[in-house]
Amino acid sequence: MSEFKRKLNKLQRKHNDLLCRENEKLKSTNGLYERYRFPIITSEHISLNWRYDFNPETNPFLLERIGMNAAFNAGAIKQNGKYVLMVRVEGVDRKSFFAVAESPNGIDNFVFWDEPVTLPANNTPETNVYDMRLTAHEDGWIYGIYCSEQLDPNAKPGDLSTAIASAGIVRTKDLKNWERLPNLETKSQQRNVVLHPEFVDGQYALYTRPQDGFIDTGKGGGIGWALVPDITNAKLNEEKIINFRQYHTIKELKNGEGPHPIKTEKGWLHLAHGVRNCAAGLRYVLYLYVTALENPAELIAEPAGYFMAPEGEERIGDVSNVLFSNGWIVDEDGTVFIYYASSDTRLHVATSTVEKLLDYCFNSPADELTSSKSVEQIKNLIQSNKNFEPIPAPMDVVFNATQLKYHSS
Ligand code: M1P
Repeated sequence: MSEFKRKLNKLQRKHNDLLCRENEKLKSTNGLYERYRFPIITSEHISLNWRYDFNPETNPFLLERIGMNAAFNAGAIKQNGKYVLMVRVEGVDRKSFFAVAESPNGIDNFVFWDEPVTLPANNTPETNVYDMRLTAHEDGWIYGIYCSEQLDPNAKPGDLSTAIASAGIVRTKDLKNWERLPNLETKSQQRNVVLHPEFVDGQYALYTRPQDGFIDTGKGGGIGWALVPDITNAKLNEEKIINFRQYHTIKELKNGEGPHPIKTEKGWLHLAHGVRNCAAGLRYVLYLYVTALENPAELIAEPAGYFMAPEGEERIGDVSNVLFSNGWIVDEDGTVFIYYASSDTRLHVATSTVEKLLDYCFNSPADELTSSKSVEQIKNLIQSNKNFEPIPAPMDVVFNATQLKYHSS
C-alpha cells in the first residue's frame, strides 16, 4: 500500500471514529437540564472531501486544502424522524456558510449532508451569512431567516470593518431546494430575526432585534415584534419591543431571540441570549421567557438571570465567554433538545423537558433589579422553608453561631 493510501486510510478511520463516538449525558447540576460530555459538532466533523484533495497526483502530501475554523450556531428542525441542524460553518478564510447535518437521536452521530447549502442570490449584495433560524410555518413552507452581512457602502475610505446586517429570507420544502425572497426591509440594522410559526391576525409575525450599528444596538431596546402581511415582500413598519434590555442585568448591552418559541399549554416558551460588557469583553448567556398563548407579544413570565452560561471548556474559543443558541427541537414526549454553541467555536446539546422549563419560568423569581430586592427574595425563600422539616443528611451537622459540631449518624 502506498504511503499516500496509508495516510488517507488513517485520516478516514479517525474521522469515522469521531462521527460514531457515543455521547454521554452528564449529571445535571441544577435539575433543570443535562449537558453532554462531548460537543456534537466541531470543525473536525466536517466531511473530509470538503477539505482534502484525495488525488495523490495533485496532493502528494495529503494536505488539507480548504481549512475549517469552526462549526457553531445552528438552526434546528425535526424532519422524517431525524434531528436536522442548519450549522453555521466558518472556514479559515472567515467566511461562514450553511451546512446541514443530521442525527438519528439528536445527541450524537451527526453527519453532514453531501454538500454545503447553496443560497440563491437576490439583489442585495452579501459577503457573509450566518445564524439561520428555521421555522416550519403553518403556511406549509420551511423558512430560514439569517444574518446577511456586507461592508457598509457609506463606510469612510479605508474603513474595512463597518458592516451592515440585514435579515435574509429563504424558504424550502425539503431543506435542499431553496427559494430566495427579498431581504427584510427595515429602517434599522437587523440581526436575530426569527419567524413565528403561526399566523397572527392573518399576518406573518417576526421577532426582530433593531440595532443602530453593526455591533451596538444603540437605541434598540431589546427583542422586537412586528407583523408583516406579505413574507415575499417583507417590510417592517411598526416594531414594538416585547423583551427589554435593562441596566445591571444579563442583557444590559443587548439581547436577541434564539429559535422560534415552543407552543405549550401555558404559553409560548422562548429561548434568547443576553449580553453584558465587562473587563474581559462581552459575555453571552442564555435565558428563557414566556409569552401569552393568545398574544405572543405579551410577556407573562421571565425568571431572573441566566438559564445557561459558559462552563469549563465552553468558556474558551474564537470569541470566548459566549453561549449562543438559535435552534431547539421538542419531541412528542416533551423532551427538549437545546442546541447551543460555545465561544463561536463548537456546537453542543443539552436536554430538558417542556414541563421542567415551564416550572422554572413560572416559579423562579423575576429580576427585581436591585440587590436589596434579591436579598428579600432569598429571605422569603428561607422563611417559607421553615415550614418544612429539613431532609436528614447522612452526616448530622449542627450549626450554632460560635461552633460547628459533626456527629456521625
Ligand atoms: O460573537 C458572539 C455572537 O455575536 C453576534 O451576536 P449578536 O447578534 O447578538 O450581536 C453574532 O455574530 C453571533 O453569531 C455570535 O455568536
